[in-house]
Amino acid sequence: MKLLILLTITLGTLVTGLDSVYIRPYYKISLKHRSQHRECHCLNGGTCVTYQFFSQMKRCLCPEGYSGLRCEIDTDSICYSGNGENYRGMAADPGCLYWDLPSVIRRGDYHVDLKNALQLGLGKHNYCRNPNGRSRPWCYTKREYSIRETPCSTIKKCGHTCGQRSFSKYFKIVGGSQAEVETQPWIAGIFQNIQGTDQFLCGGSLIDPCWVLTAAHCFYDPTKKQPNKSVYKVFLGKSILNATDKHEQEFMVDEIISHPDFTDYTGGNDNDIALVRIRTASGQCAVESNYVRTVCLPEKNLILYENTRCEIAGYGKQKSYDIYYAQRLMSATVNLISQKDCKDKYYDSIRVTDNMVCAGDPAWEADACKGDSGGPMVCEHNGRMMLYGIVSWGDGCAKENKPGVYTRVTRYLNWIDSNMNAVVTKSRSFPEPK
Ligand code: 4AZ
Repeated sequence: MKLLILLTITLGTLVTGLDSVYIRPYYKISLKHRSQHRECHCLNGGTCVTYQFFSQMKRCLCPEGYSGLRCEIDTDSICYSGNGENYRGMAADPGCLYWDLPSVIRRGDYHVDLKNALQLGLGKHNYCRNPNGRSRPWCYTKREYSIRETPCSTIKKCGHTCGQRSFSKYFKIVGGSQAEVETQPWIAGIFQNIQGTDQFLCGGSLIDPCWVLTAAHCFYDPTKKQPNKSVYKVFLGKSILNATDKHEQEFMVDEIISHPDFTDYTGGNDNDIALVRIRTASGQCAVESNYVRTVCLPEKNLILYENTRCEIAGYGKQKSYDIYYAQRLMSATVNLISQKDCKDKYYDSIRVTDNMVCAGDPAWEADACKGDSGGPMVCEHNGRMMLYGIVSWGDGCAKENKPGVYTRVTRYLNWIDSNMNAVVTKSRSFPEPK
């Protein structure tokens, strides 16, 4: 994003090195040390802490958004994906019995005393879960002298919320705005491990809990047939690039599918689109929250007219000659440019193909830039945000008469669908990695 004002960089509070924390509002307990989460098997980035005077006592200190003895409960989760077997939120219908209730332990097949209770999401609570592959989360309810599985009605299926942000909060700076991630909850940050350090590579957009759509040129290496998946990481819910955000979710990459006809041979990037499948170390996809949501894909025949105002977002450079990426997520408004003007007035019809859509700021002050690549250009349609373009290329950044060029997503809906479906079928036949 071209932003002409210096940013105030908010430093995340460093947790390591602290020797005491407030465990509850009333006591300040001295902690001997915080150790690797492995020791108390804390999940979701929880830290294992040992008390100063009771070194046998250990507990997990959970990041915001998680609770439970092992930080296994997701306090932000507002809906379930698929059949809800990965749902770890806090919804419970009236009448839901606790999974640790003696009668549930005695009569139910699923309860807190099972060996794999933690993996199944069962604990000292009565939240809805789906430990046995039913069609949606359920809980036991009492029925005369027995108990029975009852589907939960308070918790809804995710997926009807695409393209809806939870909150819109901006503070305006020249050329663009610092954006809270709630306003762009579909934004993904793709990192690449280079010689032991994770370096920011590209943006992306969450189009499904398990899939991020990005630009093929992010992974393009003419010397390699396939990129090495293990060097990439994807973050969702991240407002600040170089700090851990309490709402962020981190993923490994288990599939990268670049468009087979991607080429930069023409001087632009044609077919600049790639699908990235994400999963956590424990095999889960993204969990919807106010900070993490999918963006809608447009309908095949959606053609938005020139001058439609759309939004771009990214962690990219603020000037084309900047060395550092923006610390914070930025967003800006750009107007769509007609195909004719883009080919005839601004570029040419060799570089600009019908697989692309151009957009620019009327004053040429805001634009996508290096590092924003792969990220979203979203446009409102029927009250929802549609992913209309993918940041792809341009001549410089915010140069007069040189608009940003974006992959035209409506041209790739069949490609996206068939590739996502092909992998689902394929990956079902492999065991889940640890
Ligand atoms: C890049 O290098 C890049 N102004 C992305 C977008 C634009 C220019 C360059 C558009 O990734």
